[in-house]
Amino acid sequence: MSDKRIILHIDLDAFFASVEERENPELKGKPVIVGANPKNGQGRGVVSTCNYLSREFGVRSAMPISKAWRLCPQGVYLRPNFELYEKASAKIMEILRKYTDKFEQVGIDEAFLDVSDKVKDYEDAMELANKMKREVFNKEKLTCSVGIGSNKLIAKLASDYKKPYGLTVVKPENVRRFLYPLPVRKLIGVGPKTEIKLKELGVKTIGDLAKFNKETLIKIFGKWGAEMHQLANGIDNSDITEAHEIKSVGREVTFEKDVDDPEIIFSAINDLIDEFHEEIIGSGMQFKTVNIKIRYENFETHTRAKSFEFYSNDKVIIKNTAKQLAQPFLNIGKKVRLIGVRISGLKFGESQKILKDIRL
Ligand code: TTP
Ligand code: MG
Repeated sequence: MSDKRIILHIDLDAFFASVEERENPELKGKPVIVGANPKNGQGRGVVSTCNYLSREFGVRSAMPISKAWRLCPQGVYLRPNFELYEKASAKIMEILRKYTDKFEQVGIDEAFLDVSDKVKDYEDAMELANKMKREVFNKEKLTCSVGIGSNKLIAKLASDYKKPYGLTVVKPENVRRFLYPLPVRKLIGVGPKTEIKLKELGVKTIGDLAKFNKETLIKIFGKWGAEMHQLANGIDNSDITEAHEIKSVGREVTFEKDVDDPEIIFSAINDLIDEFHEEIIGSGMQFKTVNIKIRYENFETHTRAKSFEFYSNDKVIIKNTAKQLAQPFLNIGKKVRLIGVRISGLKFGESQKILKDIRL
């Protein structure tokens, strides 16, 4: 089934920085870095994004702003203006949405379109993609890159392949050639921890992972091991669903052996959160609620949640809350089979009231 679909993934180029350049033409030709205040190199916080010129100096998203300053002191440093980006995003999404009713916005600057019913073949899809790129540029003066493939996984990796203003098509017969040389880190869900564990197994590229024994991966990573193996083989049957249907984000793990040591459970909680937190930051997501799920050896399952008055994207808040919620379920003489952490009550890409000072 999946081979028959034609999916487009659109991702705006250096989104926050490009919007700033559009609003202020004096920025053209200068390295532009959007993020925390660098305070002459003494600032705390991170880079949200930067234009392609500053990337030549080595500046990257999520890098400490102090490091960005060291690499590129001549850059123009701007605080994020989320309201402006939200407006630009809404206009672009409105343009893209007209191309198909199977549309899914992901975060502030990305969308998937299922155009299977709109085009005859991949050549036709390329023509459509070029038309979309031109329309976005003509109307909004912003550039985007597009990837085309038979599922969301391939389309997303393809849009990232050539940037800015790129168009990459990966036909079903070329999936392996395209995927195999890419680093495993490119697979959605493979965060720094998984990357390290995979490296220990000698798995560096998606090709290494695709060829790796699936049962071994399941032993090490549980259900996620099987999912990862499938992704590495270019299989992704997930549908295009409207973004507002994304109600929560999280991860769970089944222990290889049932566990009663709270230290091990807390450490697993930390790892799960480290993995999915990147997704939160990458898509400009914020949450109000932290949820946990705990399953004992006898399959008895409990869930607990805690909601805050504010939105946040802070990893420490998720970690502390998840542990606080899990605590009463530990040390009661029952072994734990599975632990899960999830955030819900989501919103996307608005002003970040980061709750740095709240440590639970
Ligand atoms: P991305 O699409 O990941 O990055 P980008 O659009 O800036 O650059 P690229 O050309 O490589 O696509 O993210 C979209 C926006 O989300 C980005 O402009 C700023 C914000 N963002 C953060 O605030 N922090 C982050 O760590 C990342 C990755 C993005
Ligand atoms: Mg982008």
